[in-house]
Amino acid sequence: MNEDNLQNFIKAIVDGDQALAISEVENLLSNQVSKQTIITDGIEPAMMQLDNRCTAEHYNLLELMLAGRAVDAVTKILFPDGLDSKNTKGKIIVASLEGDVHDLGKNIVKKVLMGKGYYVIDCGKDTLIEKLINTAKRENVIAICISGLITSVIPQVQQLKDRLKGYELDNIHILAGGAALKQSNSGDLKVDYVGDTVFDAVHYIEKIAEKGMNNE
Ligand code: B12
Repeated sequence: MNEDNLQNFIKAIVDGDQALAISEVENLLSNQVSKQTIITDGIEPAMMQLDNRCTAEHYNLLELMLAGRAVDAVTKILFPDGLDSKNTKGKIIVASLEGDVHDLGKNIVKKVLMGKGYYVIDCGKDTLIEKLINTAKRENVIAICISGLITSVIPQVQQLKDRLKGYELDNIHILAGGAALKQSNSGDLKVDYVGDTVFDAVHYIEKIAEKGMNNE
């Protein structure tokens, strides 16, 4: 892998230069750099460089929005639309919870799982927990992936398993990830699994889906 190319890609995202980010990602793909590397060693560290742009002292909404737009465009190149029709390996909900408008990570989780053959129901960002429960009641989902970027969502995450239990849906696996949740453990969050990156989510879900198929 060409480390310079990756650094150019990171810089294009940090600068919010969408056109350059697209040409850099195309360059990485043509150099056989994997999508996993592009996400974990490219997109994630790029956005981490903007970490302090969300703080009161250094707040810069424009920079964040431009970088977010570049990430969205890159995600579309990595995972083009149209992968979503016949995904049959199991249904999965993805969402960010009420009060959390961050959705770049959630969208990547959605696309990667779709690419792996799962049918993903995107409940969106800033989502009421009731919407997740109603969707879980209606659809035969095997897992719910919560992407949590701000710590204020933690109490909602902690009640999800019990709320599902009220409808005898506690067999649904709850996965948590994103900056605010990956620092906790599954016991504290009362979920089944906490993952660092989207690929941890994929490994966990592949295991439970396989188990489910063996039990059929
Ligand atoms: C970009 C950004 C924004 C953008 C979001 C744009 C968008 N469409 O998402 C905007 C400008 C809207 C924004 C707003 C705010 N933000 Co902000 N934001 C960020 C920033 C810089 C990057 C987040 C990001 O997109 N990363 C890139 C993606 C790809 O990474 P990711 O989400 O982590 O996802 C990856 C993995 O975590 C994993 N993953 C994600 N979900 C899941 C789920 C599962 C189950 C698994 C296993 C894995 C997994 O897979 C992904 C790919 O590998 C973070 C900094 C940080 N440290 O995260 C702050 C940050 C999250 N924001 C923060 C804050 C404070 C805010 C604001 C309150 C600022 C303000 N004063 O208004 C508002 C909150 C608005 C709200 N109510 O939600 C804080 C949160 C602090 C806290 N502890 O609660 C952070 C941590 C910055 C900081 N250090 O202060 N923000």
